[in-house]
Amino acid sequence: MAFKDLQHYLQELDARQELKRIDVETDPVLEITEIADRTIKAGGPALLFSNVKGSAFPVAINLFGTMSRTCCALGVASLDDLGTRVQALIPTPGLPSFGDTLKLLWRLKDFRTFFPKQVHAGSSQEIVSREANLLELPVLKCWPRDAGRFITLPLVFTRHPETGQQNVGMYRIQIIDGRRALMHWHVHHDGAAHHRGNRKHGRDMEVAIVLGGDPAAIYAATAPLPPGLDEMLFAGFLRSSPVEMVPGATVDLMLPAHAEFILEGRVSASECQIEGPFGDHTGFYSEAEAYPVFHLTAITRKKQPVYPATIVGQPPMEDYFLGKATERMFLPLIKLQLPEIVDINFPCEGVFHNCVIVAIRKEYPGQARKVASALWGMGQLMFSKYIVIVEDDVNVQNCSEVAWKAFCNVDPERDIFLVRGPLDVLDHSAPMPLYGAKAGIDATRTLKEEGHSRTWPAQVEMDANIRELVTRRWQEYGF
Ligand SMILES: Cc1cc2nc3c(=O)[nH]c(=O)nc-3n(C[C@H](O)[C@H](O)[C@H](O)COP(=O)(O)O)c2cc1C
Ligand SMILES: [Mn+2]
Repeated sequence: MAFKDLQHYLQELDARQELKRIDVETDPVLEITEIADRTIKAGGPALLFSNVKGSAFPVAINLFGTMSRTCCALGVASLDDLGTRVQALIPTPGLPSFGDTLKLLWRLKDFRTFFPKQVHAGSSQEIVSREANLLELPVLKCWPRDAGRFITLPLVFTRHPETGQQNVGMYRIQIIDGRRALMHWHVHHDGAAHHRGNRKHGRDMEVAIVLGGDPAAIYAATAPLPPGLDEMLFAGFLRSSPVEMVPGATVDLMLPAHAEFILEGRVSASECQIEGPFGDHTGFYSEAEAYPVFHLTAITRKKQPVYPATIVGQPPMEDYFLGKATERMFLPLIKLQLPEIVDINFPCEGVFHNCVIVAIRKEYPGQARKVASALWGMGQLMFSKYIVIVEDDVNVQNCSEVAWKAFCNVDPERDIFLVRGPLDVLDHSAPMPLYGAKAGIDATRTLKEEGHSRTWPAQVEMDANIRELVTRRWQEYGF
């Protein structure tokens, strides 16, 4: 099912008894974070705060805070179904039969119907205000040492300065005052690239900060798509129906027709201010650093909008579940390049960029190193600080099993290999920002050709016949 907008999704959560309304007054400064954090850690419902101190607008949070809610948001029964849907887009290897070709053409024709579609009028522009004030929004101050209030679930729309293609990324926004904010797009992300492209020519850039929209569009803003692939097309694919768009009121951008709020404005080519610190998704505060200034030109909104938010901090938080959706969806695409990969896991403690666990079907010497090197060359996987490679008899989703095998199999000198390269902005362990060391950990059985002259021991396992006999006799033993 495709949700029309955020409020449609909230209605569905309510019907599933996965939405809790909180009607007593709550403070967007720290108090909502503490309530949301406790709820997320307990696997609790989405929350709708109707009476937020200092603002006329309600706050919705924890929209993606469990596996089942993330599935609901993306219209699937299990996250693996997302992988299956992506897999179906990939042609079968070898020479396709006539039937396969027809099926592929049919799918591509289908795909064309997912392109964002312009509509006449949108509820996101029911009210258009050129004098609006950012301080009217119930923006959270999440953690005690945060530098101020941050918009935490924004879809940031920009246009490529040469190709004109639009990009959508989720980059948090720090409010400076009623008319100005700071754009925290990391240097590696598409919004920052668009800004650099404009800055080269001394041009300011039009930007829209979209709050709300249907949950598939919100997810799509976080998806690590290659530059040039429109996140709203991807959202259309996820919801099996195009995202409806309208032209911005004061910016030359096509924007979701059914968002809750849209903050339109210009980002200066040259003006920067210190952004942060901010309690980040690593569970640590990210450093204060200079980021470009956004100048508001208009706020458009629904008559009765709901302000969407999330909090990040010590994992697991909501972003863990968004990351799991990405893990399942992108696995078939990774396998396309690396067919020996059986499964992949971004454990929550690894906060995406710190740890990836991969299971491979190992067939030749050096294969684990090849897989790690390839992953370090693939999009946002370049940030992976530790890549742990195990064989396909290990369930990568079971971290205890992975740790056991890795501790037993790895010779530290031979099987841990270091490389240097780009690092995530949020890696605070590196001696300098953005560049440093990453480690591959080859926990596969070491082959003779890899310099292991001893025999590799067999794993302790019970005889299948005995297992079957004991199962058969279990009650007889008196259990
Ligand atoms: C809750 C949440 C907050 C995020 N905050 C930021 C941020 O402040 N800056 C940033 O560059 N990326 C942030 N990200 C990650 C990007 O949204 C993500 O890497 C996305 O793929 C970037 O899109 P792009 O490739 O189109 O730039 C955040 C992700 C989530 C889920
Ligand atoms: Mn992008």
